[in-house]
Amino acid sequence: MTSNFSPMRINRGQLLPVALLACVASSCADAAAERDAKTRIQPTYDAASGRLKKLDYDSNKNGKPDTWAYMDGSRLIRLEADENEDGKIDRWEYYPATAPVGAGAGAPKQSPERIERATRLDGQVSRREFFEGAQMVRVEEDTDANGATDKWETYSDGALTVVALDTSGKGKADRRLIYRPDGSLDHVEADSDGSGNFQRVKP
Ligand SMILES: [Ca+2]
Ligand SMILES: [Ca+2]
Ligand SMILES: [Ca+2]
Repeated sequence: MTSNFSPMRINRGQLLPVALLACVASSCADAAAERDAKTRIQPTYDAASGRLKKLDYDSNKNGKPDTWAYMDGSRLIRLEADENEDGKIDRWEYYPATAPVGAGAGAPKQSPERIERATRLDGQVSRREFFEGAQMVRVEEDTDANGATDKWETYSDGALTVVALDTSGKGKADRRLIYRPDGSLDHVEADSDGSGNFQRVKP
């Protein structure tokens, strides 16, 4: 059994800096930031209401938008990114309908409730990250691209605690890797007969 799973870096979706967003949504205190925002962010407004509805953002400054933020006024609803700029979206971030991004300094940062990724950059979602508050709590992944989830990760206080794996293609986990708070592997469990009862595997 491999034990090379290590706790993943928590990704909070910092593709669209809120400071820049605030510059577009309202006004900007910093002149340099405002210039930067104007060259890298193209806003689209609703023709009837005048409300901000979309921002096209060039995250890597190559002159081509690669990140699109769907807005309701100053509130971020969804963010899509084409990370390798091949014309296919590879990352979708979904934001809860809670605190809006305030104007100017001290603006509260919005955290996504879910991030979906096409990890093979083929436009197909293969990984889903679930958040509570600003912390990732759970991940589901289809590691072999057959359309079925075969890996489930559970996090506590930002640290990986359990990785469950479907190693036999039955659609549910038959192996569990249990991690210590410091990120090291504590032990492995297996459900050898598919009953749902996991037994500790002797090293
Ligand atoms: Ca770009
Ligand atoms: Ca892409
Ligand atoms: Ca799979």
